[in-house]
Amino acid sequence: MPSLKDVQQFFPEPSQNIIRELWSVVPEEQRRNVQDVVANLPLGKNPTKTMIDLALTHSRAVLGNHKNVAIIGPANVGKSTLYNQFIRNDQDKAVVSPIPGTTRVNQEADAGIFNLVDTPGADAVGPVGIQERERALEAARSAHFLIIVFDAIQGVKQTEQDLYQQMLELKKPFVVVLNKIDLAGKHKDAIIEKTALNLGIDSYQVIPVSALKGTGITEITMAIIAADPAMTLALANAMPMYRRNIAWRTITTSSSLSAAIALSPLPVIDFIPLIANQVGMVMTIARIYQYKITSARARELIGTFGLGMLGRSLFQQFSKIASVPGWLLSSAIATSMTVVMGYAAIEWFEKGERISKERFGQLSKDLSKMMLERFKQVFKKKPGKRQLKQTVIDIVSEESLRSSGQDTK
Ligand SMILES: Nc1nc2c(ncn2[C@@H]2O[C@H](COP(=O)(O)OP(=O)(O)OP(=O)(O)O)[C@@H](O)[C@H]2O)c(=O)[nH]1
Ligand SMILES: [Mg+2]
Repeated sequence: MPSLKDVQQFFPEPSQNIIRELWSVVPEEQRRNVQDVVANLPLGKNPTKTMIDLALTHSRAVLGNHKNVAIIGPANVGKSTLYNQFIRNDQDKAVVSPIPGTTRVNQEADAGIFNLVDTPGADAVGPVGIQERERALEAARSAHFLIIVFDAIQGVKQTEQDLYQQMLELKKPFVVVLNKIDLAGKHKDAIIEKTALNLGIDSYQVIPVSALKGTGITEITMAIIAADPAMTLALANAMPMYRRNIAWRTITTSSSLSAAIALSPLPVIDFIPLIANQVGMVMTIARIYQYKITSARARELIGTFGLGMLGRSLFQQFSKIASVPGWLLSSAIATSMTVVMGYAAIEWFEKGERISKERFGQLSKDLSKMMLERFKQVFKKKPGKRQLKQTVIDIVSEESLRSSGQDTK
């Protein structure tokens, strides 16, 4: 059975040290949970990237840790205004003004969810400017996560592109925010597209925001979670009203992982890594709702739905009626069962309601059917894991918004 050490060896040396350090401060009872999840990873057989993702997603979520998030961008784009949106304590609020160069030194405050750092413009020139720029870069270097802000009206030109490149070189998780979108009017979509083009990213990766009006703040929060699952718990605790959304994010990531696991060339679905993934997911969801459960308890909960049997039976039923490749069927079923398992976990931890085995089976069947149709439309040939994961994330996100009954907007 693999141990945490076996997982560690797949990371570059500096990360191994971080994992060792993190591990040394984890309380004994929590260690067992993580070890249990890790022990179910089939690393011996096939140490794929998927397995590493799985370990990272869930063990970091279980461990949790506090993050420094830095807001970086050119002068006057609205960094301090955005910062103030996250800060609850009035005394910590940053000074805002229409004059570029208002913020001269880094300012840091607890945003409840993370430590947030506001920085001076990182594009400043002249003797004072260089100092300010250096301060901003220093904050970026010591941050765990970057919110890179540009101005919808100023646009992204050479200076902004250079700054963006510099940020990329830091190799940190980040989001790109396009602020002052309220001023864009009917040109909004075109401006977003142009920004994405100039930065060499897709337009869905640009988050339109009005820091002034407070729109798009949820999207930033959600993007931070999507980019870094370790944030999940901290966020859920800080913002109870978003728990359901956050739980759905976890389900989305986990189900895309399930899809990728099921893509492996096996005659039938290999349930062991799937169950390991689901155990991790259920534990994460439990913690989002502030329950602490052991992996044994999570497995028990999953066990009550008889997923192994259900998966095999769905596989047989569908292969009779639809002539589709095995990988497509496996992935559709694995994704669906993971989504339904996540849904069942939310119902349980949020409302204390247990869904019946029959309903679980029916939901899995309906969802598998839908997934199958969508997969058939999208994939004319077998996709790579990355592409499959992205497709699943897209489909499940649509579904989760509908079923969670609340829009993130
Ligand atoms: N219309 C509009 N104005 C905004 C928005 N965000 C900020 N502003 C305005 O833009 C100006 C600059 O805002 P700041 O938050 O001080 O910008 P900054 O990036 O911190 O600027 P420096 O500290 O000088 O680098 C102020 O006049 C804000 O009111 C927004 O979303 N929409
Ligand atoms: Mg400022």
